[in-house]
Amino acid sequence: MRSAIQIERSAFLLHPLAMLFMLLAVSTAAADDGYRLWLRYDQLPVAAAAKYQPHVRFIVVAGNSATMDVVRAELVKGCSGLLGHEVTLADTVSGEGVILVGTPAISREIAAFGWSRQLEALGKEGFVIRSARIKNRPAIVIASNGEIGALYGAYHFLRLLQTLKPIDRLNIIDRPRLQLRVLDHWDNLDGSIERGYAGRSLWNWSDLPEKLDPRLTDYARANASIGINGATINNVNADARILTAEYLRKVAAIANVFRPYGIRVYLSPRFSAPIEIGQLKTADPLDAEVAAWWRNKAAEIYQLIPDFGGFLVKANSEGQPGPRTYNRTHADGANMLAAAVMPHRGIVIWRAFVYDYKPGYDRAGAAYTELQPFDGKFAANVLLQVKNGPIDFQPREPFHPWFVAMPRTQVIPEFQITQEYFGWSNHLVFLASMWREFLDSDTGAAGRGSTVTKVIDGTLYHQKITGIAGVANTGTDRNWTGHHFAQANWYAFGRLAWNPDLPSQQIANEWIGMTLTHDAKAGRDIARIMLESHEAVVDYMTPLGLHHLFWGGHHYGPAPWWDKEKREDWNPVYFHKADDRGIGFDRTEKGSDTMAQYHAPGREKFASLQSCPEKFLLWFHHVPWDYRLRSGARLWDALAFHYQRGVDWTRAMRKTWEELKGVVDEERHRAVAQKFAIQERDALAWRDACLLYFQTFSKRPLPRGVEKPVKSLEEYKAKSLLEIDSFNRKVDKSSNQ
Ligand code: GCV
Repeated sequence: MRSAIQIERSAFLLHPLAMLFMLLAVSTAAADDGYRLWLRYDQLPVAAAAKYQPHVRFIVVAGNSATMDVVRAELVKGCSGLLGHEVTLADTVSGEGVILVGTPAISREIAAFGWSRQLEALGKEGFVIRSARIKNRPAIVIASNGEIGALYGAYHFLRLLQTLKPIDRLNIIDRPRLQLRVLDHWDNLDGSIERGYAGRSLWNWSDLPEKLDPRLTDYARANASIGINGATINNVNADARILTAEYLRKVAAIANVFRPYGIRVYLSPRFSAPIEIGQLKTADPLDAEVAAWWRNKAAEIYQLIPDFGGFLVKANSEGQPGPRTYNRTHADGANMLAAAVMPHRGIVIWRAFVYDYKPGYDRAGAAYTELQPFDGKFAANVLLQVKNGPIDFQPREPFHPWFVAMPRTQVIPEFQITQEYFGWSNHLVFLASMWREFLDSDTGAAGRGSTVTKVIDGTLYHQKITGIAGVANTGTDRNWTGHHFAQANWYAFGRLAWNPDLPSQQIANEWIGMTLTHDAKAGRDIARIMLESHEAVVDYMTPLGLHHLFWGGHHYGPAPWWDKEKREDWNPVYFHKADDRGIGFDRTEKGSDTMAQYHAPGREKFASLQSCPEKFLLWFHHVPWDYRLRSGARLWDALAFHYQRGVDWTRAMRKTWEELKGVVDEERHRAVAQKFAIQERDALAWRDACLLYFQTFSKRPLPRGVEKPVKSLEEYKAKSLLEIDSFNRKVDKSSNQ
C-alpha cells in the first residue's frame, strides 16, 4: 500500500492539480487575516484529531475531471491540515481509513453498493456519506450521481471534521432544497461596487481574460463549499458593454474558472443594449429586429459559455430602461428575453423591484399593483426575483405580499447580504436570524403553516424552477467582507439556500467552529452575540416597525428628518409619518390599504392594532404617542426603551468580546474590537438623533432609564455619521435610493 501511494504521490506532483494544491497552500500562508474564510483547515484540538485519524488516512477519488481534481485537492489539504498529519491520495481502495469519493458512473466500488436508485433521486447535486465496508474493511464513502454532488459531499465531510462531529457511524443523505442558489454582484465595469463595503470588485476587467487572479479560484471554492451554484457578476444597474464581444471573452474566462466548482455565470443585461451596442433604433421588446438581436446575442454568449445561466434584469426601476419605456408590459420584456435564451436552456430572472411613483401611493404596494395582473403570463423559463420585504432590505420588514400573490408565477426571494442598511461593514449583524424570520413567516395561503419557505421551495404552488439570490458582500479586502463577522452572512446565505429550514443557531455554531474557535464557552458567547445582533440593531435603528430612517444617498446613519429627495417615497419623513398625534404608516383600509395584499388570516392579524405583532406596529399603523403597548408602556416610552436597549447591547457585546482576548487570535480580535467601537458610537448616534427628532412631535420627556443625548438635534442634522468618521470610511458615491 505504502509504495503504491508513493508512486501515486510522485505522479501527483507532476499533475496540474499539484499546482492548484500548492496555490491553495500559499493562500494559507498568512496567519489570521481572515482570508481563508471558513476553509481554514488548521489543526483540530489533539483529542479530536486523534479520534478521526484511524478513519481518515487515505483519499481515493474516482474519475479524471477538473471537478474530481478539486475534490482530491480539497480533501487532501483539508484532512491533512485538520488532522495534523499527511493524509495521502491512493488510487485504489486497500487498507483501512479510506475515504472513497465518486459517482456510480466513474467508480466501480460505488456502483457495486447498489445505491444507484437513491443517488438518482438525490439528483446531480445531492449526495450520501456513509460508513461502509469495502473489501471487508471499514471505509467512508461519499457518493453522488453527479460530480458536483460529490464535491458538495466532500465539503460536507470536511465540515463534519471542522465542527468536531462524530464520523464513526455515518449515514448522511442530503440534497439542496432550492435549485438556483445565486450570488448577485452589484459590480460595475470600472471596478467599483454599488453598495459594496469590502473593497473593489473581484473581477479585474483590465487583466481579463489573459490574467486570472487566483482569488477567483478561492471565491469559487468558498461558494462551492456552501452549495452556491451561480453568480451574476455585474450590477443590475447595468452597463450595456458587458454584452460586447470584448467583455464576453472576459466573462468566459471567469466562467472557465468557476465551472469545476459547479458555479454558473449569469449577466445583467441593459434592456436598451440593442440601441447602445447594437446600433438599433429601438429596444422595443415586440420589435422583430430587437428580438432577433437578443437571439443572436444569446447564441454568441452560449458559444463562449455553454453553461451560461441566463439574464438577471432590472427594468423600469429607478431610472433603468425597460419594456414600459415602449409602452409594453413587464411580461412582454421578460418573455422576449426568455425566448432568446430558451433554445440554450437559459433562464431570465426578472426583478420585481418596481415602484413607479404616483402621488399619494404607498411604495410598499407598488410592485404588487404593477405586476400582479400578469400572474401566469410569464414564460416557463422566467423567474421573478422579489426582495424579502416590500420596501428595500430594511433592518426589519414583514414578508413581501408577493410571496402569496403570484401562485402561477415562479418567484424567488432576493436577500441583501451586503449591509446597505445595516451600518455597512462596520456593524456586526448576523442576518441569518432575519432571513429565518422571513422564511418562517406564515403566509396563510393554504391554511396554517403555509410558510414562505413552502412557497419558495415549490411545496405550495409547485413551481418547477426554484431558487434564491443574495446580493453579495464580497470585495478585494483581504478578509473578503470588510468585517470578519460579515463572512458569517455569506456563509449563512449559502447554508439557507441549501436548506431553508436550518436553524440560525446551527449556522452560527458551524461558522464559529470553522472560523473562530473550538473553545466551547467562547463559542457560546460568540453565538449569543451573533444571535442577538439582529434584534439589537433593529432596536437602535428602526424599532417597532419603523423603516427607512436613513441618511439619503449613502444610507449610513440616521436622518429621520430627511425630506430632500426629489421623490417623496425616497424620504424618511414619508415612511415614519410622525406628527403631533403619533407615528407610523397607516396601511390599513383607513390608510393606504396595502394590507389588503396579504392573505387572511395574517391580514386580519396585521390589521388590528391589538393583534398586530409589535415588531411591525408602526409599519402597518399610525399609532398615538400614548398608546399602551402589551408591556403596559406608552408608545413614546417604549420607543425610547428600544433605542436605549440597542445601545446597551453594543456595550455588553464589547465587554464579552474583550473577555475573549486570547481565545480568538490577536489579529482578528483587534480588528473586530475596533469595529465594535464604531458600532457602539453609531448606535448612540442613532438613539439620540431619532429620539431628539421624534421628541419634537411627541413633546414628551425621555423616560427614566434612557440616557440624555450626547449632542443636540441640530448637531446630528448638520453632519452624517460618515462625516464625523474618524475611522477612515469610504463614502459610497452612488445616490440611488
Ligand atoms: C442596485 C436600492 C439600492 C440601490 C439598488 C436598488 C436595487 O434602491 O439603494 O443601490 O440598485 O436597491 O435593488 O435595484
